[in-house]
Amino acid sequence: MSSDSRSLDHDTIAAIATPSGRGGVSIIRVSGPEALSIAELLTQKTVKARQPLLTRFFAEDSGVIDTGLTLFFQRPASFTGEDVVEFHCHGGVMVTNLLLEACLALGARLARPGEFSERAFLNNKMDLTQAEGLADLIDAPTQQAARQASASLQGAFSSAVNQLNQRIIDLRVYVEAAIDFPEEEVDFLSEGRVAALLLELKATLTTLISQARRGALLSRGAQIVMTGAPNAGKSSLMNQLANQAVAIVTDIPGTTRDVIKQTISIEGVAIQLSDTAGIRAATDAIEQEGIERAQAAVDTADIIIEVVDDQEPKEAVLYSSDNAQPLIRVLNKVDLSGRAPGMLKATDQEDESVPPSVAVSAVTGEGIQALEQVIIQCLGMGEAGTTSPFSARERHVTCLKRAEAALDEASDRFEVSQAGELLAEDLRRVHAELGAITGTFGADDLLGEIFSSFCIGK
Ligand SMILES: Nc1nc2c(ncn2[C@@H]2O[C@H](COP(=O)(O)OP(=O)(O)OP(=O)(O)O)[C@@H](O)[C@H]2O)c(=O)[nH]1
Ligand SMILES: [Mg+2]
Repeated sequence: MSSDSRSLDHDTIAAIATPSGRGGVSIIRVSGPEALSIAELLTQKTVKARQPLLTRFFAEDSGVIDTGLTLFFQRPASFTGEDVVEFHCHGGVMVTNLLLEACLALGARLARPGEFSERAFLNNKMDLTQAEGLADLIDAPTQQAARQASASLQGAFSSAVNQLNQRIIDLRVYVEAAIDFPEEEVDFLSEGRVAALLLELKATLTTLISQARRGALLSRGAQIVMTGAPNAGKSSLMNQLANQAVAIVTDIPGTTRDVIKQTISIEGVAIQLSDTAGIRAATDAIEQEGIERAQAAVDTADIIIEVVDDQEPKEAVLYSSDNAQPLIRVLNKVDLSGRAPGMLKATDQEDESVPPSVAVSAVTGEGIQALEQVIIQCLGMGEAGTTSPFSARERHVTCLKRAEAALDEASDRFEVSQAGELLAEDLRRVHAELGAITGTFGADDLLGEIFSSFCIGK
């Protein structure tokens, strides 16, 4: 979405900005050209910008709805960039609704979800990643996710993208200049500088992708699915990791039928654990359905934990997945098998294709800490400094990957052709893919940039 392609509605919107229910204070927010006149009609007072006004709020029939604060933020110095008024009333459901109705009666219309933020974006108060950071901050599942969303809201992600974009623009300007002055083109392009810059861009983009991927994982929470043979101890492990008896445990194979989900937090990372039906040739229709559900959960997981009873380890891989998710093998019931709990040493593992294996007891809790460490490492959050400095979304990862593909293509074609025109066109695509992240890409951006730095003007 570009800021040029969406036009602003010029009507005035209103909504209750606080959660519905009982509380100390509720806030009704009004934005648009009529906001001030609505405030003055509702309060029957003159309302001045940025001066809190303690006043009564009047209904259409002149009855007093409540007494509270009115705050006026004059455009453009407001959240949306339009005139914004906030009415702070007592936090009752009825009084809040009455006040909202009074605003609607005075000419506002009910805002759509996210419409205040949309107006802020369209008025260039924030870019898309900031608007998304704002939504992610509100929905943050853990403290760490909240901190990263807050960084995105403050522009940490957009500034990383913008810095990269600026470097691409600089390179385009350089290449386009070479095209405009063909007699110098050979010198411009053949001195190896372009190839070196392309390499640097690629390295920055790769870092940004892995940061965004971790940021996205942290914002939405990781999906981990436990699978394995009946009675291996999947439900027991779920209960141990969740620290509560979420799933039914019995010694009857085939106890778990449905997929049972529980959200846990390991080192600030939100994880949705799914316990599934043990996989075997099903004995009845319910179990068969459970096994199909287990398979569906496996297909969408970020990580698969395969639980094996260490007393009778089975070689066969019990799950099948189209995606190549990381796999962790858990050797369970070490209290019975006698194996030392914890991460298996590399020498104990036959070769590198064997997934990381952790020996635990889901009953005594031995080895569980080691398992949590392996999970965090598999999510790419292991070593210090590997947490993302900002929150992100899958959309951003997709855009960044598209930009990376376009950049690879640009580099490959340039290596063969050494043609400035082709490179300029390919770089334009990289730029557009990145521009889609912040929502600020427009064709005029680049023209302005070229003219301002090159004074071609003739
Ligand atoms: N001693 C011991 N017993 C365990 C351990 N983990 C599970 N069990 C026992 O093994 C039996 C099966 O455990 P569950 O957790 O129900 O196994 P499951 O993999 O969920 O089985 P299904 O739901 O049937 O697929 C129960 O009797 C558990 O108490 C363990 O680490 N040590
Ligand atoms: Mg079970």
